[in-house]
Amino acid sequence: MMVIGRTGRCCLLLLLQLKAMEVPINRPFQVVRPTANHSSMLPVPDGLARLASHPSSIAIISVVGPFHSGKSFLLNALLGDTKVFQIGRKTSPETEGIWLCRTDMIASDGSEVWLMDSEGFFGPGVAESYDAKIFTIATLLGGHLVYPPCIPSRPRPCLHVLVRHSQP
Ligand SMILES: Nc1nc2c(ncn2[C@@H]2O[C@H](COP(=O)(O)OP(=O)(O)OP(=O)(O)O)[C@@H](O)[C@H]2O)c(=O)[nH]1
Ligand SMILES: [Mg+2]
Repeated sequence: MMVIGRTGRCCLLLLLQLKAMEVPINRPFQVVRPTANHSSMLPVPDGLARLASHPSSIAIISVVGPFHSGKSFLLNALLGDTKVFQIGRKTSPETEGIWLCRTDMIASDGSEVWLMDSEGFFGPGVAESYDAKIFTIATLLGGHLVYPPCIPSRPRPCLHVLVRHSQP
């Protein structure tokens, strides 16, 4: 029988702790959530801790756009798995705040590709200034920003409104 010494036990414990902290692949987690009235945003400490603990470089692809326009659907299509991001079954907004998902895709510079899903713009009762915050975070964090084609009733010029609100 192999006997593990005190140092070995400490190393084993450390390895187990590191394993427990490892960000799982294809399991989205929230990093920012809205306040109850969607006037502002709050950090999600657990999600931000996961992000901070990740040791390697990350390239983020973020998707923004009106609510119920297929953002989460598109991200699932990129992953080839319809069950990773939550898809809206009703016409009401589904995704809230900002979510990140580690993937097994690797960018050309060796960074891990992570996907960012975001709360849709123009949700009922949500101020344009709130949408602008989502837009700003997604734009600043994303190496690439994807804005799927707008539905006809919300033409592309709506982006102008968000850009205007995003300015200090
Ligand atoms: N067949 C098909 N259905 C789609 C496509 N894109 C979106 N849908 C459907 O449209 C609905 C809304 O899609 P979501 O991906 O949840 O839209 P979202 O923009 O993430 O919505 P929110 O999270 O509410 O902002 C779902 O019922 C999807 O199945 C598409 O390209 N093809
Ligand atoms: Mg969604």
